Amino acid sequence: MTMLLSPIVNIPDTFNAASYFVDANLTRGNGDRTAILYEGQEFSYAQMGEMVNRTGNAFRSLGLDWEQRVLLVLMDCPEFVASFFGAMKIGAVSVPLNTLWKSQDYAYTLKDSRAHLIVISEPLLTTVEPALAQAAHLKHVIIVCDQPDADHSALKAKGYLLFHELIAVASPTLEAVPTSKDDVAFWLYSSGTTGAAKGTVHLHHDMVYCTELYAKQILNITAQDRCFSVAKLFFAYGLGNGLYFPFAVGASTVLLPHQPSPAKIFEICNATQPSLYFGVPTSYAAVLAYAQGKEVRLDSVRQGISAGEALPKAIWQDFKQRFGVEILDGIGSTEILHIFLSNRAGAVKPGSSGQVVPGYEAKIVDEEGQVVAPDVEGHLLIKGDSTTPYYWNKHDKTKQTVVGDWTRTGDKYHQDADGYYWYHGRADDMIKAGGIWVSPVEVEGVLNEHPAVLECGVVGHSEADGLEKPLAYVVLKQDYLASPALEAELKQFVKHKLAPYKYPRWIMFVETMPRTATGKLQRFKLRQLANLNA
Ligand code: 3UK
Repeated sequence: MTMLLSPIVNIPDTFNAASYFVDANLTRGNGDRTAILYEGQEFSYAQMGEMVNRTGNAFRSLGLDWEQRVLLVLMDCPEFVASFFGAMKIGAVSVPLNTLWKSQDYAYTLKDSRAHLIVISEPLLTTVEPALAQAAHLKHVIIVCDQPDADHSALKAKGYLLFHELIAVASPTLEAVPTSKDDVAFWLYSSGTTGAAKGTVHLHHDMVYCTELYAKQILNITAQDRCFSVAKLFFAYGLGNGLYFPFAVGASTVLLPHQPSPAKIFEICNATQPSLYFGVPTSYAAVLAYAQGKEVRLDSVRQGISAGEALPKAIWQDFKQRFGVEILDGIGSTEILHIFLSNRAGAVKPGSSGQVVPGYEAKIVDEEGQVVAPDVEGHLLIKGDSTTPYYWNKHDKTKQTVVGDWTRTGDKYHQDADGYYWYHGRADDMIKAGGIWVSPVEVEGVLNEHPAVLECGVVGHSEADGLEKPLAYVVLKQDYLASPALEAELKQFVKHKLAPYKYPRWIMFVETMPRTATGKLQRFKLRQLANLNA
């Protein structure tokens, strides 16, 4: 028996996450503290509390009821926060969506979720709009305008509602509905190797566990902290970093609508002086490259955090040397909601995912499900109280992932004698590019639509930086010749049809594809080939 040194997280049966993360700040006397720094403006907890209430009331007046879903296609902004918690406060379910998707992805989630409401940032409307007409269950479209004072008659003529108009006439007071701690609070869509993205369900108590176990124990977050997350709020990683961790303790968060360039990251850090900086390995590498030969600093940062994919040791060392900032690499997942294995301040083994976060349990098993000896690689399973109960309308996928008390991560790991975990890649063929899932099957499907492609296979590949990106092997049809022009055309073809981060960064033309006797593509052979040719 292992002793649990973690705090026991006591949550009452009747529990509403919006009250806990938003209203509790007002009862604790944090009303005047800054909750959000956004585009040169500051929003206090009192202001955010009121905006959440107005938004909850507005949603309710549009007919949104308990358990119904509201989709959020929003860039990071105060309206995201108000929608996310406002829906929860009336017992509805918030579903933040990836803002980098294409129309067909939104069409799928509208259908899958049967959402009655969708809230969209104005600049994203052109991409989402083609999906709206086909959405059989959708009742209202709400637009968050860039400039509330501008003329919006064109939007209104299409029947869209305007967020700022709705909340202006809504009541600023709202009592949280008495949800159970086990009621559904929000979903996050996560993609798998095959099939469409899965609505990963999370309950009202889940965010509390992640806060208590990871943010408080590992990061020692307090009201004095200022959080800045390069990962956006629609990712499970960004949602904790940039929203419910700081809100749980009355700290501040810096929100940016756009994905920041390295130059912008330094500008923001200078202007807002964050103490906790959350990045992904690709962004750490980009920041380091940009900083070369420049007088830039990150002096306010007391701790860097990395997740999404493994942080190569070289990046950890270079970052420490260049900025004096120690990065804590930790692994989290959408299913477990946040980080469950992590390095600790002052006890980092660079290149590892660290130790188990107290309060979670981890086990590594072989193909038969038997726990392996130390130093032996196997499949990682996690037990803890923030894990998803199920994927929405995907019972088979749920059964593959949720096994009694345990959640299968799909990752291969070994644990060393000191209790540190070391990543050995995925058990499936999924690729992480810049910390975001890419399904090889989806990219292959698009490449196959190109007239020149006979067959293809996509795998993850990394060059010197150790950071994985998609690589495509392509067999051309007769009459087509391999050329740099065709290579560029194929990349563009994928970029145009799928979210841009999914496009293959390299195309290799080959004569045949490795397949099993039954014709199944052997991606592991392509991975070996890519490593040989590197
Ligand atoms: C991989 C890592 C090695 C691993 C996430 C922090 O990434 C998050 O969630 P996703 O559902 O992906 C989960 C998968 O990504 N991975 C994540 N972090 C690491 N691999 N080292 C790491 N440090 O395959 C995992 O199964 O997109 C990260 C917090 C919340 C999250 N949801």
